[in-house]
Amino acid sequence: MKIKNFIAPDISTAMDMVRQELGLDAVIISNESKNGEVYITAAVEEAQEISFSDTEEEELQISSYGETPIRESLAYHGVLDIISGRILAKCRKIASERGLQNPKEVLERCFSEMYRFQDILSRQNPIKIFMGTPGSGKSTAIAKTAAQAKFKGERVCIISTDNVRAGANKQLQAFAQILETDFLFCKGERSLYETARKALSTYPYVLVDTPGINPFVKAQVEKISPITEALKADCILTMDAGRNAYDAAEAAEVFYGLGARFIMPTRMDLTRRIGAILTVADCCDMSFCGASVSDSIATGLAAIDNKSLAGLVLAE
Ligand SMILES: Nc1nc2c(ncn2[C@@H]2O[C@H](COP(=O)(O)OP(=O)(O)O)[C@@H](O)[C@H]2O)c(=O)[nH]1
Ligand SMILES: [Mg+2]
Repeated sequence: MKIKNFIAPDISTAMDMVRQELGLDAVIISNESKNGEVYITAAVEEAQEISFSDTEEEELQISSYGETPIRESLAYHGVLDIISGRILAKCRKIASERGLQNPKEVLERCFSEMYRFQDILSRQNPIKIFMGTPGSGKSTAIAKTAAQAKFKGERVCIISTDNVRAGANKQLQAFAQILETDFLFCKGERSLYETARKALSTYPYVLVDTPGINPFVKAQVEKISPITEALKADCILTMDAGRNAYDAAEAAEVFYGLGARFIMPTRMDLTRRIGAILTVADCCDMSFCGASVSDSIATGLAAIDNKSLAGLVLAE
């Protein structure tokens, strides 16, 4: 309750002063005339004293499991507000339903419900098409996947459809040679379809590289659709983890339209804020399938799961 005294030459001036200072909800507690002046005492309920039982209950739950570190970390990482709101609502529900207190435990559970994680070398679909913007790390991710397969004793075949960037194939071919992996180049969907089909009879995995495109240029997007239409494949979007969440989400939507259902964050070693990838995976319903955390092929891919994501978000 806020209480205030007012002195004015007449009652109507005094009432104007009350309304101006305390608002229309003010209540007159006392009203007195002395020496030709009006003395008024008025009061108003302060906003925080207004009791909304649901809000109070929610606040209590927030404080009991310590939502603040999660809220602050999501803001630091630049997660889009709408996704942050979803994460926080889910965390609140998990904390109250399971009686959890520890923010990291709550966030880990939240991420396990919100996101899907899959091993890139799961056998669900033997053909993997890598797509993304130029320089997003497609060829590096393919070489790393091939290295990981080799480590597991599995043979892979790499097919490049990237005839745009000078030297792009040479680099990937050099990696393939080091990894003793077969490297093929295809021009046109018909040739791609036949080469991939033939390769599948020999190799458990076929990794397809595509030209990097600007998702905001229609003509470039149209270059990729014949590739994804020619093959029944898992389409993986390689995305620089350090992009801002707005651009990342807009770009990812275009790649989703091209068939991307998996996201492989790249340049994680150069990134402090992972709001973009948290936003994209939720907005575009994409599964995580490993992450690139260095430019070294030998390092391979880092596994990514609900615990590592929660750890990254809450890291000091
Ligand atoms: N530091 C770092 N560099 C990376 C990573 N992934 C790719 N790169 C580098 O980024 C550049 C572009 O990668 P590249 O695979 O050629 O991209 P593409 O155009 O999408 O095929 C190369 O210099 C890579 O060595 C990563 O996870 N960390
Ligand atoms: Mg490339």
